[in-house]
Amino acid sequence: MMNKLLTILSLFLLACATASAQNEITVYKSPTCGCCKNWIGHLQENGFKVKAIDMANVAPKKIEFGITPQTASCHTAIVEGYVIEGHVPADDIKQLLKTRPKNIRGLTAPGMPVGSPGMEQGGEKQPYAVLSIDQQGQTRVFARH
Ligand SMILES: [Cu+2]
Repeated sequence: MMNKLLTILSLFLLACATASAQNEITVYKSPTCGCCKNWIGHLQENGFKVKAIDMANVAPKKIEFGITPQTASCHTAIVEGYVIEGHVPADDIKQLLKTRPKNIRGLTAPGMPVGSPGMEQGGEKQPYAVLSIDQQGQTRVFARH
C-alpha cells in the first residue's frame, strides 16, 4: 500500500518537473537594458520561469543562434531549443511551443517596436510583425500586432 502511494507520488513529481521545465526561458541581455527587464516582467506575468544572464555584449549569442543584423533586437532568449529575439509577446512564444512548426529555429520581433511587450513607454503603439526564422535563415510573418 505504502509502495503504491510512493509510486504514485513520484510519478506526480515527475510530471510536475516536466511541466515546469517546459516554460523555462533563458534570456541573454545587457545589464543596463531597461526594456529587456520589462520584457522579462511580461514573461513572468505570463507564467514563464526566467533565467536572466547579463553580458556586456550579446552579439556573440546572436551569432551563435543564427540571428542576423536584419532580425536582431536587444535581448536574445532560448526556450526549449528555440531562439526568441527581442520583444516577442508571450502568447506568440506559447503558440510556437504548442504548434512546433517544422523547420523553425525561432521567432523575432526585429528592432524595438514601440508598444510591444516591454516597450510600452515611448509613445504611440506602432504596428509590428513577429517573424519566424527557419533553419535556412528565411523569415516569414508569424503574427501581426
Ligand atoms: Cu528592448
